[in-house]
Amino acid sequence: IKYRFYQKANKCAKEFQRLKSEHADVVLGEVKLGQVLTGMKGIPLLVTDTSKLDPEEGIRFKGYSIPELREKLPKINPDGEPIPEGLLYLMLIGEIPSQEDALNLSRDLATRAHVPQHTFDVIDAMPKTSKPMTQFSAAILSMATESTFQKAYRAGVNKKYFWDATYEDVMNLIARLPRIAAYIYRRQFFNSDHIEPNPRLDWAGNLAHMMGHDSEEVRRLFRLYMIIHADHEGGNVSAHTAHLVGSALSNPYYCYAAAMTGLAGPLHGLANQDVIFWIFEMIEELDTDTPTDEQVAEYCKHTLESGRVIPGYGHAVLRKTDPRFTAQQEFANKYIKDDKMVNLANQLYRVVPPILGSVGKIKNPWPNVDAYSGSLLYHYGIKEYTFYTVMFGVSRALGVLASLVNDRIYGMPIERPTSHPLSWFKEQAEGK
Ligand code: FCX
Repeated sequence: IKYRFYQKANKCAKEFQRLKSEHADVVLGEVKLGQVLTGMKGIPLLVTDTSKLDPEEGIRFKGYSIPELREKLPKINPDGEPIPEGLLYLMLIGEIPSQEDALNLSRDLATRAHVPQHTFDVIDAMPKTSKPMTQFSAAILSMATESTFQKAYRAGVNKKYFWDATYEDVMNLIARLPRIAAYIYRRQFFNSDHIEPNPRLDWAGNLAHMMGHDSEEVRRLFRLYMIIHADHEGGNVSAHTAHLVGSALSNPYYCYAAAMTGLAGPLHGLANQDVIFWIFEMIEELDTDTPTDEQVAEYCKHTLESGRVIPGYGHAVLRKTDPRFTAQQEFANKYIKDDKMVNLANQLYRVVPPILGSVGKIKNPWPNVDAYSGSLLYHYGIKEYTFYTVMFGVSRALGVLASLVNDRIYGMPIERPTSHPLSWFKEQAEGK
């Protein structure tokens, strides 16, 4: 797999270097002050090959939409969900893998999944009051002791081979994340009654197993979950953070720990917990778990009036219902009959968009991925919602770290945009 990656990515690396030397003066567009002051939206600044986000249609991974991936990627059971290893292969190599290729990658990950003891010690040393995402980031950082890249750099390896050591770190890190996540989960919520990994299971199935939610249906949900959260082009906070930190040639463990501290923010990955927290607040305030649409609408307005966001709704790029939301809704329609949390997620989809749309300033009133994921997990008995962002973090490694290997093989330079004091922007807008 590494050799196949090299053959494909090396061609792109040559293209990257050629464009850099031959077309450096090409103008890509203009930058408006409004874009600078609203989070740099819409400025084409990053090269990311793993996936591309269309505002109307949603995410495509190497050109494939989520429905296409669900149909074409290799599955363990023909009527189930594809295994995320197939998506990792696609993002690295650019082709839909055969069943054998996907299973080979799955086995490769299983052989790399050994977590060093000191990482468990680091987790155990933290108070149980520390948030699961704090433990997760610290655990990832603690594995930097294992970095092949760091050792290669110190040994003076030529920079044209940096990608090789990065690839090793990236695959090791991806392989270990399910074990680390499950360890945090069982420590926090099951009194450290840990469950050993089963190396015969696939990457996502093994996470379900180690968390103690081992039914075939949960494994299917986890496979879907890990696919839809895997990547969302390069500008989102977690992906951009890993890329930025990586541009200083920090090792992949540093890069991904940093990315996870960004994912832990409420406007990004933490929203998947906040949705459930907010729904429970609503249930408590309305004193019913089967509210009418009018009651839900009142509660939404109350949230907005108190200067808070409605979690799970809105997006920096998307302008339609997120296809990751739709994929989860389809899963629920297939497997779940009449569940209160799932019904509430469906009801919110009916009630929230017109309210957000009527505010005026909100560019996207539609749901994102986080509006549904918690309700599904809750239905299957994974009720510990302060853990949910860790699951997002396990998945996001697939795309973000595949991109990091690309960054290294392309020979991407250190990232260093220009900043100015506010007075400079004022001068540009209004003169002295
Ligand atoms: N509820 C209330 N207000 C919202 C809102 C929501 N769901 N979505 C956007 N707004 C507000 C913004 O806060 C902003 O207000 P301001 O002008 O007073 O600062 C205004 O509408 C314009 O924002 P907009 O340009 O539409 O959106 P942004 O790119 O600034 O922000 C996020 C995008 C996703 C951060 C925003 O929609 C939000 O806060 N949503 C709720 C949190 C959430 O679900 N995050 C997860 C997103 C995603 F899926 C992920 O990255 O994981």
